[in-house]
Amino acid sequence: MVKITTVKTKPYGDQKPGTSGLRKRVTVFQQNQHYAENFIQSIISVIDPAERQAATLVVGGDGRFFMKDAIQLIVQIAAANGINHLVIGQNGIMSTPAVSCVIRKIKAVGGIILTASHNPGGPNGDFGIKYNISSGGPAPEGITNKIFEISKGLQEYHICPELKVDLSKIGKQTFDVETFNNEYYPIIYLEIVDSVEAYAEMLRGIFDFAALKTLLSGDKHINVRLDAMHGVVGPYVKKIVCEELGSPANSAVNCVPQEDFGGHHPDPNLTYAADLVKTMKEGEYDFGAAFDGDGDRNMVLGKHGFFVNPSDSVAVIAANITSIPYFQKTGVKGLARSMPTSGALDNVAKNLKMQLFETPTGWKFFGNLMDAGKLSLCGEESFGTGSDHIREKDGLWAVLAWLSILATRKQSVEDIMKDHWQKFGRNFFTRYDYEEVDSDAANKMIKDLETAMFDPSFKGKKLSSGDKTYEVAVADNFAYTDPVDGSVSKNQGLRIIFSDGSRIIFRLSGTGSAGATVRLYIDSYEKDPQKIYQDPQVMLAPLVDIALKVSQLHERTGRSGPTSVFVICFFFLVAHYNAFNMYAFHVCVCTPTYNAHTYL
Ligand code: G16
Repeated sequence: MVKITTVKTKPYGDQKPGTSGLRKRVTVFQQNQHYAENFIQSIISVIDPAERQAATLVVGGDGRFFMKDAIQLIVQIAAANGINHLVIGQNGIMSTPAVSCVIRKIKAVGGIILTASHNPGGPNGDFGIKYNISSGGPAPEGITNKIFEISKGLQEYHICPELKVDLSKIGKQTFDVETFNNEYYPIIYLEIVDSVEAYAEMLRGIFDFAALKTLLSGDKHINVRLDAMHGVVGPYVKKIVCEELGSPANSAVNCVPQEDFGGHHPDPNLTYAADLVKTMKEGEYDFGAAFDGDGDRNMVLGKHGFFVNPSDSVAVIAANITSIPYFQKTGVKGLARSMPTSGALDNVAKNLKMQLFETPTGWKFFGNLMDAGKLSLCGEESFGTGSDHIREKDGLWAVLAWLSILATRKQSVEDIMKDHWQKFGRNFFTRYDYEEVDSDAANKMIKDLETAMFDPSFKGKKLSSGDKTYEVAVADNFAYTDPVDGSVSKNQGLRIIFSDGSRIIFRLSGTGSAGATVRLYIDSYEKDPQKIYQDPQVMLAPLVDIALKVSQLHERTGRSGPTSVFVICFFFLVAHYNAFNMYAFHVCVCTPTYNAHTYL
């Protein structure tokens, strides 16, 4: 019989979930007394007490440092609060898309995911706790606000400190729990499940595995290279792509999840997946992909490292959607992208006469549209692609979607992309990140820019760089009214939209763990077939220049410029030296701690 203890605590004021859960440094969770316990109690408190006894909660994470400790706390606090049934991935491992899949499959009340996504791990890295609801998707703002309100007033939490679950053994473990508050929670069932199986089973029903097997291991197979970046997706890639679809063992690398992701940043972009980019450039592999820590993000590369911009990736999948059997069955109900994502998907939607939704950043905004049967396929510039098969973005799903297209079209990634641009035109797109800048300075910059943009004279203004001039057509702070429940989300990013459709967007990230991260996005459409192969840096340089001038971003944040350690950015800085000073150039090459990324 395990006892329930009520522990006195003091509330913290900073437990507001961001774009995707609460993300902080590990040290914040470890060193502040009851910090993790408070937040877990606040999550459990939003589950109606009347529902708890019949409810099942799914728990899993990306394997990062502190995950196993947090899972024990979740089990202990859930049990003390009357949640009788928990389903947990073996060794705590379960990718974010797999948690979403399992919640839906077993009709759980929700799930708790232990991840800080693509942020680094280890004792000095980041940790995160995220609550997903019964649809399988991240809790919407109404619920995250409630969690935050509870956390701000929390005076005590309930816990069964003696309850210890063995995470390694697949099967059921049961515990008797004492009576609490005159209620009786007799037995707690803890079920440790295979981390991959339910998810693999779901994918078998979505894709044509026989066709994928021929593509990956038939007589004329292609060679693929998948980099799990020591995150959670490794066991999924091994089981599904190697064992089941027959891709050779050397096609999957970094497949053992590690608490510190091997000391690397588990972020699938050109900077942090540099090893994959290098290998792909050598030309041995036809298709490459990398995943983030929790397996919901993906980056797709073609032979010789041909980079598929995530905004283009979802557009290509939309344009070739009949290559995926799932959509042949369900039809295509609608498409969606987050506001800063390039308009590449809009061009497909227009051409194929599909409805398109533009939502704020955050996968949670797609959920309502999917539940209402309005949305089938969506994507974000932040390397997220997915569909209504679950309610999270799904890295491995996106890779199998691309492989299905390759199997159908029998073309290279590069040729598919180029054909796409010929048909639909090309959106040149880039994003600059300024991480860990001073929060006050970042907030003030955004506020002052907004004031300037809201001046009546701003609309119609002509902004120039070199021989290019753009006329401001729209200047606003993006607000979204959910078409399903009418809820309104304001202040989702400053947009300057020009008369030719080009866009400059500024917003503060909601996923950083320290200071503020300013994101600058540039999107520019070109339909002239003669121009679509031009150097993206050249195409976007005038808009970058205008964005920096109009916002005074560098001056206001004390940063010297977008800095990066990867080659594309390096060439960019050399080619556009005038936009940056020599100091910025040195910082770029020498100081990788300034993590400004350029995705082109
Ligand atoms: C989360 C969200 C995404 C969002 C991304 C970046 O992804 O699920 O929808 O695009 O954060 O958000 P921000 O620009 O606010 O940092 P993940 O993979 O980090 O969970």
